[in-house]
Order: sequence, then structure tokens, then C-alpha cells
Amino acid sequence: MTKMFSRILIANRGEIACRVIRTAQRMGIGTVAVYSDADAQSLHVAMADEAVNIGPAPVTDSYLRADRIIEAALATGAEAIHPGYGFLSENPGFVDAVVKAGLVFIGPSADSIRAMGLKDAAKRLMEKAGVPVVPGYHGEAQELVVLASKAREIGYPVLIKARAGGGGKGMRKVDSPDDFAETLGSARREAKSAFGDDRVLVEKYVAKPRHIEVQVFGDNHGNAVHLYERDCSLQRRHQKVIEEAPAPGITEEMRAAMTSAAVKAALAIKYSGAGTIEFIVDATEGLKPDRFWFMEMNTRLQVEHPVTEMITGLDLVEWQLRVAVGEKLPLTQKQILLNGHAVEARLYAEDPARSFLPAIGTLHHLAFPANITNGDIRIETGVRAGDTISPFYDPMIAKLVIHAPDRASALASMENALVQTEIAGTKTNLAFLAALIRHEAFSSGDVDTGLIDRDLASLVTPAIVPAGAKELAIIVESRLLEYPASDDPWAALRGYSHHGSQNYPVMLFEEEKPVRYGVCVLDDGRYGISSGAGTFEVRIRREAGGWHITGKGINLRAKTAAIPNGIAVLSRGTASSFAIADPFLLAEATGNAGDRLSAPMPGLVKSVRVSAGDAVKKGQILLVLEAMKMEHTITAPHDGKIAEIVLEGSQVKEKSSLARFETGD
Ligand code: MV4
Repeated sequence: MTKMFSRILIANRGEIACRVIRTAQRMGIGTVAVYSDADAQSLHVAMADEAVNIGPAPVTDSYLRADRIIEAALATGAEAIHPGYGFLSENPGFVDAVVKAGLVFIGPSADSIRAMGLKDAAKRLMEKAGVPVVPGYHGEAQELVVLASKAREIGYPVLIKARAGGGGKGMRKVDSPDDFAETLGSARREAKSAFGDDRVLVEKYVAKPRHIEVQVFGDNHGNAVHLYERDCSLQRRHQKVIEEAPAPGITEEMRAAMTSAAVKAALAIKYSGAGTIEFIVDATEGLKPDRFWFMEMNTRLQVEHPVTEMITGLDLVEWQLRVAVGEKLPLTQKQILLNGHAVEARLYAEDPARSFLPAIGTLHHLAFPANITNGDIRIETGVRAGDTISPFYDPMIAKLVIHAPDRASALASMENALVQTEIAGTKTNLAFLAALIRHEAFSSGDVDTGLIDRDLASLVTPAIVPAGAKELAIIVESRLLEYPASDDPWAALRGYSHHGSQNYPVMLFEEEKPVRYGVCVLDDGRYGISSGAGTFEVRIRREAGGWHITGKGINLRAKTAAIPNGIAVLSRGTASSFAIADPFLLAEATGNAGDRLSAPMPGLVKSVRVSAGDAVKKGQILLVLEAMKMEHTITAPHDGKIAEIVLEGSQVKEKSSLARFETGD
């Protein structure tokens, strides 16, 4: 029995590093994380048994520094390196260096990676193995006259692809022979600058393509199996957005054809480890066994591998570790069963309304549903509430993965999970994901790679602020809700002072301008909000984990979360943030601030002993703050004249201002 590693190094970050560490720890394997300066406080570092800094934030100075990664492995006694995906995971030079250092690369051989790295050689190899390859030309000749005549033979429209490209990079569609020469030139220039290699192949353009890929696994004893297929057609600019397994609408005949072709491909290159054979499928007339073709092979574990794990009940990272120490595949093909349906949604810190620009920001509030009716939920993430999404790396927040008995319930559960996900502090694609799950064509299984681009306008709707969100934010900010009706006679007085019901001031920034609201308690659960536009009545009830606010045109169930200088209202996958204006900060902002006296702790301003305009002496009592069941007298730190003083009865947060003195000038 070959001995399992006692310690491995994970040469990655974020959710995939956490995911690999989780399996290693379950198997009793020690874990070494590597991190850049920007990731020093990140989750994967906290999870690992030990961690090594490998350099500054830019990936070229850290996560791509093969030398430092190998050095870290040797220094910590790690026997093997898991590359995750991306970074160095498909870099044959890295594999060679790892092996040269006497370490094990948890993945395929450098030769397999090289064989699949160049699209033309990969296609020639697959053709020889009897795997269907997209009709086209992937030969050595690169002269224009040769390629143009091949394009004519193939029949327009054709696709010109850089052989060193992948994932859509270096790809050009040509609709007519008149455009071939010029398009070839531009494709070549792009390939040269992007990959340092301007060689291309020419293929028949497959209309209405679906992206269906087959997970394969090989060991070092000549075995290879498939773990069924995944449909990854919902992509935007070649970035996968939602993936699922099995492929909607696939027949047993189609599955048999695709999975046997995929296993044949793996065997053809004596593949070891986790791999994915990507096929492109012409779905113009549904899924037909004679209309799928090999596109490329990914020689790594993929982002979307959890959907395969959930329909097979297997742990692919465990399989990678076992195969890497020389074990045979844990199961035979017959023992790998498909159960149910799984779907994954990639949650990103990006702004769909601004063409999905990455949105950096701090995740002041981040909460996922722990369970879902009629399905299992699995969250893969590398961040926690309070973490900041770094601008240096992929702005992924998490992958939400759902498993359910069938596709319809998997999609329903995913929609349910998305609307229960709460994020405040950065823009996200959460609402976009929910719109996609609800999309008519998608939910009926009529998917293709162009769906998102075609329907983008209807999928990206401006974020709406639900009616009642602002009112809820104002009342929560007034802190009146923290004193629900109780039998404590003093508590009942909350909201009242000796002269009737009191307005609690709340200031919001709206369109960059401070707007003052007054909140008063009308009776138990009913509040009045007054502003320049008059008074508005609402009723608020506490509900499971959140609030239910009702009023004229308002019926909202929501939760709230504190964010810096503001409050977020979270409801059904939307997050509305409101900026709270601290009146004294305002004074500073408007440049007429004297020096300020701020609250040493959160509390209630029990009584105020002076007024604006009063001259006070050092040590004179200005107000009494009730906090932590005690009364704290706040005195003047020096002689001076009061410019502003907080209202008696106000609830103040720590560090918020209590008084402002006139400046000396
Ligand atoms: C194609 C194709 C149509 N016909 N090849 C995109 C990136 C790489 N995976 C190959 N890709 C395509 N190759 C032929 N002959 C359409 C695409 C394509 C695509 C494929 C799968 C998933 C998403 C896609 C988005 C745009 C184009």
C-alpha cells in the first residue's frame, strides 16, 4: 500500500486553496499555505497548518513565482504541491521544476500538459485516437494561400483560432472569403502578442454551440474513467457563470458517445489525475451523438468540479491525492453512479450595471443560507465577513453549489439560496445570477453559449431599492427598535421625554446632501418618520432574523446590517445601502468644525446640561451618558464656547460626536 503524503503545499489562494486544505485535513494530511502580502490575513492562511509568505501582491511576484513556491515546500517539509486551478496549474515548466526538486506535482505529467497545450497538436492527437474533432484544418502549413483554400473547403462561416490560445482568446469568426486575409492578419498579430506564437488553425463555425465537458480521471496504472458530463454554456466573455451536471436534455445515447470519447482521449495520452475534455455541441436540433466535437482538454481540476462531486458523491481532491501517491483509481466505472442534479453559481464582486467591472470593497456583511428545503447547499469560499476583495486577483466571493433530486428542484433551490444570500459592502452579480436562474430558456434547458450576450439587457436590471428599505434604515438607525415594548416602565418611556413624544434625529446622505429625518414612536411597533415632506407612518414587527415593515405602499421583509458610516437593508438577494450623516462629522465636512468631543462608548444621552452658545469652563458637566447600565458624566475638556451639543435622548455610537466647540479664530 503506497503511503499517503504527510504534508502538502497548496500553491493557490481563495476558495480553491480552502477547498483543497479541507480535504487534506479530512485525510489527516498536513497543509502548507502560501500567500502574498495582500493575503496575509486571508482564510486559506488561517485554515492551513502553516503558511509561507511568497512575495508582494502582484501574481508575477507571488503566486506565479515557481522558485519561491518550491522553496517554501522544501523549507516546510512538504512532499507534494497541489496547484489548484489557474496560476501554475497547467505550466509544464513548473511541473518539471517541482519534480526536479524531488517533490510530487499533484496533477498530470508535464508531457500531458504539453500535449494538450497547443490546440492544433491536441486535435491531431485526438483525431488519431478516434475522438471526433471539429471539422477544419489544424496542420503545420500557415501560408495565407493554404489557409484560405482550407477555409473554402471547410465552408464559411469559419473560426480562426490561435493554436496557443484557449478560453476564447485569439479567436476570430470569418463569415465570407473576402474578409479572410485581413481577419487572419489580425488574429495572428493578437496571437503573437498574447501568446508569442502566431500559428493558427481554421475550423467550421459550430452554430448555437453548447459547451458540454466530461470529467475524466486517470491513474498511473493505465486506468481511466469518466465522472459524467457538465454543461457550462452559460458564459459571459468566456467566463463561466453557471454550470450544472448532468447536461440538460442529454440522452443516454449521447452520454455514452461523449463519455466514451472522453475516456478514449484520456487513455490516448496516458492521462493521470483529474482532467476535463471540453466538447462543443451543435444544439440546433437538440443533442445528437453525431454533433459533438473535441474542443480542448483542461489538464487540471476545474472551478466547477463541485457539481460533479455532488452528483457522484465523490471527493475529486481525495482522488487526486491518492493517484498522486501511486494508488489505483478508487472506483471502477461501474461503481461511479449519477444521482440527482447539481448546479453552481459563481458569485463575484463585480458591477453588472457597469459591464461587470470588478468591484473592490469590503464584505461588511456576508451570510449564506445554511440549508435549503428540497436540496443540499454547499458554499465554496475563500472570504469571510469583514474581508476585502483584493484588486489583485479574481474577484470571486464564493461558489454556491446546490444538489437536488432533479434539475427543476435544483434550480428552484438555487434561486432560493441566491435570494437568501446577504452581502453588503460591495457591488455583486447576485441579482444577475438570480435573473439567470429564472431565465425562461435557461430554466427550460434551452441553453447555448450566446444566451447571456443575447439577453444581457433583460438580465442586468438597475438595482431597485425596495419600498420601505429607506424607512426601515432610518428607524433602525434611530435605535428605537432596540427598546421593544416591555414591562419596564422606564423602557416604555423610550421615545418620550418630559415634553411628549420626541423626534429622534437621523441624517442620511442623499445625492451627497444631508437630509434630516425625525423618528417618533406612535405606539408599540408603529413609528412616524418626519421630514420636509411631512410625516409618514409605518409599522415594524420583528420576524425570524429580520424585520417586517408595512405602511402605505410598503410591505417589506428584510434584514439590516451595519456598514461603515451607514446601514444596509438586505432583502431577497438585493442590498440597499444608506449613508448615515453624523451631524458633527457634517460640521467637519462643511469645514466649520471646532474641536469635537466624541462618545467614549455607545449609549443613551440621558441629560444635557448646556446649550449651543454657552461658554463653559474646563471640567464643567456638559451631559450625562447612560451606557452599560451606568451613568457617565461628560465634562468640558477645556474652557470654550459650545457650538453644537447632542440632543437629549439621542442614541449615540462609539466615537460619534457629542459636542463641538467654537474654534479659536
Ligand atoms: C468554437 C465555437 C464555434 N465553432 N469552435 C470558445 C472558447 C473555446 N472554448 C472555444 N470556443 C468556441 N469554439 C467552433 N468551431 C464557439 C466557441 C465559443 C464558445 C464555446 C464554448 C463556450 C462558450 C463559447 C463562447 C463563445 C464562443
